[in-house]
Amino acid sequence: MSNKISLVVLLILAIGVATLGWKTKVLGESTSTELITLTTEPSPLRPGKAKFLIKVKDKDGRPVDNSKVSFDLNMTTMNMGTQKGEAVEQGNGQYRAQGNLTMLGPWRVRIQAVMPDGSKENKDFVMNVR
Ligand SMILES: [Cu+2]
Repeated sequence: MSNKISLVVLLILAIGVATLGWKTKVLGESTSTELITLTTEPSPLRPGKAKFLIKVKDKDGRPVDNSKVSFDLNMTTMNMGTQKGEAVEQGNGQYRAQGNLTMLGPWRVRIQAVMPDGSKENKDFVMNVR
């Protein structure tokens, strides 16, 4: 009888730990909210013209408008001549940029967002053009 009870207690403990562990992981993911995210068109990237959609969020995950988002595009393995400019605001924390991927291989988009409060966020994305 007492064996059965300790088994049940162990089971409850195990479930508790598993649930807590899972919750911690989910919390960990949500607190590491990426301030700058990037999607591309096409995806995956191919040689030629490409669109870059940049999303800017604050630390609570809310979209940030009126941010100054600049980009700088080049290959990581050689200097192809940097393509840079300011991304065009689309509303809802989204900004659009474009570039011309003139060669196969690894390219880097370096993005800087100057937030409305003046703080700066930098992020590099490396993508393979294939
Ligand atoms: Cu190249």
